[in-house]
Amino acid sequence: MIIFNKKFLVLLIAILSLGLFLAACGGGDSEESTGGEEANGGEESSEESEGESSEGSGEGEFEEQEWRFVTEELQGEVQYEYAAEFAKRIEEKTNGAIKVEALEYGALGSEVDQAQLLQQGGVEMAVMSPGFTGGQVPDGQIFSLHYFFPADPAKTQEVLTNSEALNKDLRAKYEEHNITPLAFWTEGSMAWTSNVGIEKPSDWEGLNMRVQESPLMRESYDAYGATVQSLSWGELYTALDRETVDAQENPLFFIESASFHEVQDTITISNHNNYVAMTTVNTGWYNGLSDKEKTLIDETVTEMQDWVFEEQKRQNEAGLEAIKSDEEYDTKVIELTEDQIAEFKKVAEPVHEYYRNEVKGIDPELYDKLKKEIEEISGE
Ligand code: 6CS
Repeated sequence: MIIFNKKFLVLLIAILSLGLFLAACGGGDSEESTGGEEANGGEESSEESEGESSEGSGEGEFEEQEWRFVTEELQGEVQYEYAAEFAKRIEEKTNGAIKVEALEYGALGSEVDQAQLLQQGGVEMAVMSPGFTGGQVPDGQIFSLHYFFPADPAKTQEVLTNSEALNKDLRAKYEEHNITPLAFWTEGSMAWTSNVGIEKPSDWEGLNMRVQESPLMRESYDAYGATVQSLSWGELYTALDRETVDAQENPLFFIESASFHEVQDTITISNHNNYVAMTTVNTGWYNGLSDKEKTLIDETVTEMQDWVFEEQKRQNEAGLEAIKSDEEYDTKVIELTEDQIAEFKKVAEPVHEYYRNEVKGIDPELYDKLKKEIEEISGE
């Protein structure tokens, strides 16, 4: 029997909406398309940029236009609230000339569909998790290494904001695929949920772990003895409920708002990784904007690094509180000790070297540069 719960309906609506949307925009390469085809190297024909990226009509003014900003989360969650705050700031700064429509998960399909839409120019902007394009941009998989970035979200945010390896070198790699990441930011430390209560690496043996589309995530969990399955988060509640998947990782606010704790008995505070999201724009579209428009976007994105850090912190604290005080669903919260974390590190750290030396398409220099930047910030 099919269980029509909230998550299932979100997925169904997503699939139907995507079909309608793709039919309407002709797969993204119609004249209405904003950014040209994938991997156009950021070049855009003069026809495409005409009328979309001209200078404002006067000093300090902007031409009227509308940008679509798709996110992988629902209203109230960090990514959506980021897009809504960005929209508010842009409208204020342009006296309403530029309107930004924040779109929640489900409006345009799954996370993978959304990434493709951005690449094709079906939307101008997206909050994107690197895990969904790991097959296309292998270097973006660096965010799925365990115990690589600092455990402290504030330090990770500092790395994400200031790293040249990410904001210059990795950005260039995404741009080969018509995705320009303008900023990287954390949605908080991820925790593991399961019914077994994960406390040591061997607890993973025989578990089927849900992952995003990043091949490296398989390696990270393989090392602990788990199998993996990639799924959109819209399918995850049902998969956990039916036990076709046994475990998943996410920041605490997301575990609570997606109700994963309702169908999992335990949460392990593992500090194994921070969730990273990127503010992205379609490269062809962005390159076709005027300098004034680019500066408007860049400055707003920069300002919002502190805003989003505070937002995720607030939401993660509230999420943990809500899980702990939930009287209907009792969830055991396990906090790993330093000794337990050391056991996980012993297994996870060889995957760092494997990633650097063995994974196809990886740039070892980018890895080395980022590692050095992380060491400088974490003071190790
Ligand atoms: O687990 C996921 O796939 C989802 N998690 C978060 C925190 N944001 C969106 C993403 O798709």
